[in-house]
Amino acid sequence: MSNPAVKIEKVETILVDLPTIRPHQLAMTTMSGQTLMIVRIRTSDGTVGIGEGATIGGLAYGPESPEGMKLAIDTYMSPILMQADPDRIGETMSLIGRSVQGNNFAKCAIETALLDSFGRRKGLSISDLFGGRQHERLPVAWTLASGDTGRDIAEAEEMLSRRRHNIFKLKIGKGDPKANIAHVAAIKHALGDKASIRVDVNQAWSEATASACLPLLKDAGVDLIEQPVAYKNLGGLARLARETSVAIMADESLQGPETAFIVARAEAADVFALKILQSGGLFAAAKVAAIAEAAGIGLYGGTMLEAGVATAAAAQLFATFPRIEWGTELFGPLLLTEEILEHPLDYAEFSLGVPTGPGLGVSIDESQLSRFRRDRQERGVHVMPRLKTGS
Ligand code: MUC
Ligand code: MG
Repeated sequence: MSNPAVKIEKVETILVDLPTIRPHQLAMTTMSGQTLMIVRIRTSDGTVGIGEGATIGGLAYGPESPEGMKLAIDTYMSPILMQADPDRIGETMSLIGRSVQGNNFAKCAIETALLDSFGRRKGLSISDLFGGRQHERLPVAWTLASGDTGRDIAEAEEMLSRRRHNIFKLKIGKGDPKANIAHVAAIKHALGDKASIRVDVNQAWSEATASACLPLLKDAGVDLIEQPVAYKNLGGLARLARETSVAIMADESLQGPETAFIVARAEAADVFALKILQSGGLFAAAKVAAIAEAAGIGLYGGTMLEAGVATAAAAQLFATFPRIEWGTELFGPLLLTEEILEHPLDYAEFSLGVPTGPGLGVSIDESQLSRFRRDRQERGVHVMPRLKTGS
């Protein structure tokens, strides 16, 4: 290993519990709050790089949780980082990869903090480190998931009139599929051509149910159908993609470059939901995007409902792609009642402005972090009851 000019002095992980603006109902859970795992890496030159990991409903979405990320970083990644050269991000992530299998979300949070730190040191944005941005703004979808059709329509109308979103993703897959279809059809009927309507089933349907529902979703006017069946059922996903003329998008099936290659080879998707956390970091996500491009698969910028830090990281990367034809859903911070950035991200004209400035181009509001960090009780502050998630 090199003898680094700058050394890592401290790796800190903090759990932050924030309420959502309304219940967010998905096939597998209903969220009333979001937990962020914030990581800060301090180097000997005084730079602090930040990263973030978040999941959906704790362990309801997949095998990683914010608490698990904290443990993986504190126990297994931090000792490696303390010996690493922070200017050699690729080498550092390879060293971590040799000792830590899986844990893509935790790895992404660490890699983000290293990229932020390096960018700040060099005076370059993360987009610059990935070849420079090709877009200053990215289209942003909103997810309608209040659990109530009328409330979803009112929410969409408000977003349209404020020119904040005109792409809507509907979370379905909970309860009776026929009721799901009626819900989607009612929303599309109310909004008409003013909006693009997409659905995310979050793996909830069997292949037979999906096969019966896909033509009905097409008739209802849906533009994109995300992960209708289980992530491992690539044969089923491929058959459904062949059966329907509506674009099929893989999300949970994509767990980094190796799985992206398998999904592409199986012809199981027309579109990839590209997520930096699920891919295992920004470099891995860039590889997933390259596989999509090589295979003629469309790109969509996905989210794990992260707050401002990881949303900025994803935007920095997505802005470097020549084409992101299905837009993005980088709306995570807008689902939370509280802002954790010093300066909120810029959402306007149906799009997100990619932050400028070195590194991520964002910084944390320290008073908000102190207010919402989970360990504040130990720090002598009154603690609110833990936010619940569940069905
Ligand atoms: C997912 O499965 O895509 C993205 C938007 C949303 O509401 O949930 C996420 C997760
Ligand atoms: Mg999804």
